[in-house]
Amino acid sequence: MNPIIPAIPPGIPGRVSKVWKMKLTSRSVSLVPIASTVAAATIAASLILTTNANAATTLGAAAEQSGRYFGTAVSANKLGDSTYVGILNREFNMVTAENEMKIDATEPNQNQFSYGNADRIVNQARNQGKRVRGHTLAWHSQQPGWMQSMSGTALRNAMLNHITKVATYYRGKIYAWDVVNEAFADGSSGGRRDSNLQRTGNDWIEAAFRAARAADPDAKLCYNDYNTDDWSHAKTQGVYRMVQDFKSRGVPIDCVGFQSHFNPQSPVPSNYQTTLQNFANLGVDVQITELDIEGSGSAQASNYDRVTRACLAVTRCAGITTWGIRDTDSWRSSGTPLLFDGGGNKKAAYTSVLNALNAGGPGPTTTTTTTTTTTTTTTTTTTTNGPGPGGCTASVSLNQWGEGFVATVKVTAGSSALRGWQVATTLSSGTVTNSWSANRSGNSGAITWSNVDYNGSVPAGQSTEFGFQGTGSGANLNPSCTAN
Ligand code: G2I
Repeated sequence: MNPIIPAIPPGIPGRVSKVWKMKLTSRSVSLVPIASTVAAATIAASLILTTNANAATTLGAAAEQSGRYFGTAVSANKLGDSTYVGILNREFNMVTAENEMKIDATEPNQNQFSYGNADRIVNQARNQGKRVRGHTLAWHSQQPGWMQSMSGTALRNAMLNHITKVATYYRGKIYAWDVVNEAFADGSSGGRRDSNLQRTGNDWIEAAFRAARAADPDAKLCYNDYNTDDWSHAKTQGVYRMVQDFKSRGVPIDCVGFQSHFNPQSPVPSNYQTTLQNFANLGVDVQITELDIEGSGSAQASNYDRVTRACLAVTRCAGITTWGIRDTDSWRSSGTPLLFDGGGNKKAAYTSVLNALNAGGPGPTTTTTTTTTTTTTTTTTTTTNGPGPGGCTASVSLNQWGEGFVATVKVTAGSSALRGWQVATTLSSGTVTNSWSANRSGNSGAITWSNVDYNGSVPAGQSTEFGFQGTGSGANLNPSCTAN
């Protein structure tokens, strides 16, 4: 896959500054499209390479050199372990409670709040001059029993009450909240995860963010998820579209957390930096929130190096948090995925992260500057086909940058339900490299898309979506929909 933003070659330590220009125009598109809007963004990125003569000796201090943080997940029940606390106090300047701020811990009975273990972590961190990430206010998992059995309006109100109470209690003490955690489905749909919260209505996530902003206005508000590291994955694209939508409508979101749990089945993707940069380009911070990489020795060290350098290369990558301190503290301890061994000794992975952070910090000896430019265009066209019962319409939302695009096609049923659909598109110059939620007849020129088994049935007036990614131009796709 082509890199989306070619500004920063991977593996080069550096600091980046950006200039944005936005232009909005509208135009009508030939006979078929009903409406079209074009948003063009020009990004100029300057890369400054530095070397550092005065290397820092801890992760936190090394990250601080470039204005970033380095954090860890902390368990309250380990705060009596002197080895653990020694490393925590020495190395890290950001803390996340591993379980103690989750809903089951903070509201075990409805409207009865319990902050004992969370406070131990928050107070320990703040007494040591560390900042705190709040994890997490709304999640389908680790709900207390009373919440698991709720639904509808009662659950929506309970969720909003939980967010309001917890974020108010900690108001002013939290650097960033994971307001909503893991709300998107795995697999190829790119859609939301089914959960009791999702079933309260698709707007539950924005309602959660608005409640969090009202309760703790100065904290950064993040959406946090896993398996969103590979830019070509449907889940990544789904989250991207949600953040893009939130930014365009003024829903208060400040950051996106990439959990980044890596192992041989889910390795660090080659386009990881591209993913971080593309989200950052939406106008949010990106944070690596739960990093662990299974493995050992130089292979593991190399992967940690790549992740660290990817963050350093993205100006709006605010910091990195590892999901625990020693391998034995990890939720995946058998994979030895962390930076310290069970005895608290620094691993090769630790050294590679420290060195990468030091290389990315400011330094007095050399400065090199390169500049590149890319353009992103978003276009929406709508095509009507098949009037009356049985008909359907298709519209496309296009995210076009210099050498590639992502198209999202919405299929909407007419006055009767669909039991299968086909959409014809014309790709004038591009080539499809990846698609989701539809079958396709080819990868260039005239392409016919048809439903997959789970999205062929669409109730009257309702919609479903599929999408594809390609190289070249996705302009003038002119989608037309036919009901089976
Ligand atoms: O699963 C890894 C992480 C994925 N992203 C969200 C994170 O919140 C999540 O953290 C893990 C914790 O590291 C585990 O420690 O979340 C798990 C639960 O979803 C945590 O495991 C739970 C055990 O399942 C419970 O049996 C146990 O009571 O930890 C609880 C507290 O020790």
